[in-house]
Amino acid sequence: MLRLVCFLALLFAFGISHASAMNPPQMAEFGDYKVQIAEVLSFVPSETPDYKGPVEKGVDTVRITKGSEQVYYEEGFRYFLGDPNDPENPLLNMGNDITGDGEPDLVITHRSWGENGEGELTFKIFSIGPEFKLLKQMKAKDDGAARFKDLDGDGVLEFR
Ligand SMILES: [Ca+2]
Ligand SMILES: [Ca+2]
Repeated sequence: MLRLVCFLALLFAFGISHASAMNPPQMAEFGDYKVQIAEVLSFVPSETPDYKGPVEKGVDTVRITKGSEQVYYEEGFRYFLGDPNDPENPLLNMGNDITGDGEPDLVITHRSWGENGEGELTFKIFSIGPEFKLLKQMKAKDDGAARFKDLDGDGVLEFR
């Protein structure tokens, strides 16, 4: 009986934090490529000295597959397809060639905290043509000022 109560309590706790902290899963596809961003929750040993039980820990995961093969995996705090501060920017949709090299691209942004405790974004640009490649990573303050824009109208995005 005690075991059942513990199990139900655990389920209840899991359900509550699940509902409040869950980052909605994001998914996009282009050609053979598929990107999935999801939050994964697990129970890990507590690092608090006066509490020995398990604590729930959540991480966001990024998984990119090409056909049936996984070509990229990463864990972090929060990930977004495109730019979380510019979610309506259609130029950042998966498959647009934002670098102008003729190959489709994918932009994924990691939101985290830098060493000074300030919000930080890391923009990752992947090339998703015949060859899969992480082309570039750019860090910026998470203050909404950094943007991808086509400043000179040539169809290639600039970053400022
Ligand atoms: Ca490109
Ligand atoms: Ca341009």
